[in-house]
Amino acid sequence: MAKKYYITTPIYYPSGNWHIGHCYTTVICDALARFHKMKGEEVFFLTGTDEHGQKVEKEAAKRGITPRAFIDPLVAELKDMWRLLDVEYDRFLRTTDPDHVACVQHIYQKLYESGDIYKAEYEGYYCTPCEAFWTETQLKEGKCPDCGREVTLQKEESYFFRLSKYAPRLLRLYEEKPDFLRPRSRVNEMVNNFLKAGLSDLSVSRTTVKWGIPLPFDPKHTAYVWIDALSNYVSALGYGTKDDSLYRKFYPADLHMVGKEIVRFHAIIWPAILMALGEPLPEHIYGHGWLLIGGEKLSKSKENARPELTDPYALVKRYGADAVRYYLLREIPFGSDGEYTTERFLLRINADLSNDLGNLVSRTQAMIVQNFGALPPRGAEEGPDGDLIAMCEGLYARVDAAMGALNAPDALAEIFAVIDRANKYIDETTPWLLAKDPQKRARLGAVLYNLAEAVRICCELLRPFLPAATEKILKSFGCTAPTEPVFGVSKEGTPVEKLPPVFPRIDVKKELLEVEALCKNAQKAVPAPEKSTPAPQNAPEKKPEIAFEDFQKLELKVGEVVACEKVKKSEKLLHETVKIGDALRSVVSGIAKYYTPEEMVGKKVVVVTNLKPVKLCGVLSEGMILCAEDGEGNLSLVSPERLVASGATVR
Ligand code: ME8
Repeated sequence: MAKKYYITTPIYYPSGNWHIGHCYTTVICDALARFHKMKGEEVFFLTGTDEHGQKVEKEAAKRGITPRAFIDPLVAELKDMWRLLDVEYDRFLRTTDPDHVACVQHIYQKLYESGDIYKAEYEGYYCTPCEAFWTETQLKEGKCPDCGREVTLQKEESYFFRLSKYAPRLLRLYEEKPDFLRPRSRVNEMVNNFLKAGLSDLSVSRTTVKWGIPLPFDPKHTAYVWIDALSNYVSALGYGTKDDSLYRKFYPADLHMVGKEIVRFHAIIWPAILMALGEPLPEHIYGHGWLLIGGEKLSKSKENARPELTDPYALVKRYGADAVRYYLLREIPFGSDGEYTTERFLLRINADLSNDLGNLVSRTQAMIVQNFGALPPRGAEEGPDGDLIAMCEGLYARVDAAMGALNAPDALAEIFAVIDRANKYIDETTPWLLAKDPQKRARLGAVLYNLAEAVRICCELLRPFLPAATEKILKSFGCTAPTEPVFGVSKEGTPVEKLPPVFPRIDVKKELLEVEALCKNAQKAVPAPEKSTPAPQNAPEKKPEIAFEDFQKLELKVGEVVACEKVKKSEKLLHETVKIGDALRSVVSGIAKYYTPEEMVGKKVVVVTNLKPVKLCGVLSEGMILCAEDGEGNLSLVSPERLVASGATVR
């Protein structure tokens, strides 16, 4: 039977203003889930939204709408963000889902009946943004110790959970299972700051918050948001319902991945609740660090999350999901905080993805296509082959060990060490020289086979991190389904295709200037008018925004018109023969009113070369010549400003 793997992210507050820090937890979990799936394990990956509580109630009231009407679009946005980032979860749980509500009520009922929940009066300092109660001694200079904001003294009738009763068992847990919570520094914090200081019972119901789950034994009370939220880890699997087959299959969780500020809830309250319910504890909890800007946590409420710099939608649109995923998984030392800057982001993408991986892939493909057309046979080993092959052979085990330690940056470093080795191997074996000597064809084949295998193995192991790019690269090496990351399994004759750059190189200086300009413009921008103003008459229609990948689908080349004639039976059309590199193309364009055939000959033009060919007035057109149109409908050819050879790429 396949091993199971149950992994969870925290459930997100539906607050909007998503920033790249929010993506961190979920992207790591997605890479881990994909890695375990790749290992053949049966994976359940859970994420979702934490929708109840005073904050949502207040925001909705401010807008004069229901909490549900306030939340729904934000949840849709979050789901959209995960889709954009290629996050593949098995369930997206909303705490407003009826099965979750029923499960929370079941948990409260059970704890009430066992005597672990009792009624008393509560007095405490409440921080609304953090949804947390604090005692007077916990406050920092009279403010919330987590976020530093104002707290309000609240007194109300409340049900309490006997958390204090579980302190000794929790202490024992941390002694007996040192890796229950990781990294180690967080254990010290929990044990020394909380457990050894003694735990107070926890207030777990509110009468002042209406937007919450009513307690089954006293419906004027609603469930405390943290108990409601933590219960998602079992409600998602049908705990306490007639059909709890998923719960029995996947629970206990193998990993609850959370940000360090919410470790206390997961590492003390959640295990105590499970102990009280008589249910098994999760295997591991990991408290990761934060993405910082200027040394401070990147946070929507602190307003250091600038949309132009940190909005995941903008970043994915500009650089692609894989680039964002790669940055998060590689750059932040796991378990610690990491400073986020656009420059570091761009440099990392350029160095690793465009240069190291991109060059290896394109050089290997180009040489195979040029010299063999398909994968050459594996030859006898010589020179540096053994070293490259040995590195490839041991790679899976090294990546597996790093991922077992939840260390995605180390796993990626192992893969990129092989990519580096393979690039060095190209310099050592000089295949471009081998290609000049017909006597060395077999050796050339062997070198290229070894390179193709190195690319394949690295890309197979990169799949969980860069799902879109690796799929493209592997397909171009003829791998339409996952292959074993073992050296030598590829067959001679497997088709190989030359891809355009998967990660086009970014001009970092220019890009930084552009991003800076975007920030300045956004600062200057006046708020949008309430009602949309009608577009001025004759204004050109504004087309919808497209992603960079959409633009990349176009193939634009410089061509030289070598012959041109009027198309018979047409007033508008000219038929050009355009030389693009060494090839000639027949192109028909509607420019007869603006250029004579004689004027056209010798002109350098820009041609869209991957348009589907069509026949216009019976003449084949295999492309389109680009023209600029002035306001009156007159056309002018677009030509390169300096002398460039025909066949040059326009981008
Ligand atoms: O805490 N760097 O939800 P949330 C890294 N609803 N991670 C960050 C970050 C940053 N700058 N900013 C946010 C909640 N995160 C509760 C959880 S679970 C039963 C209830 C991470 O929307 C944060 O650490 O405030 C957390 O892991 C996730 O985003 C959701 O945070």
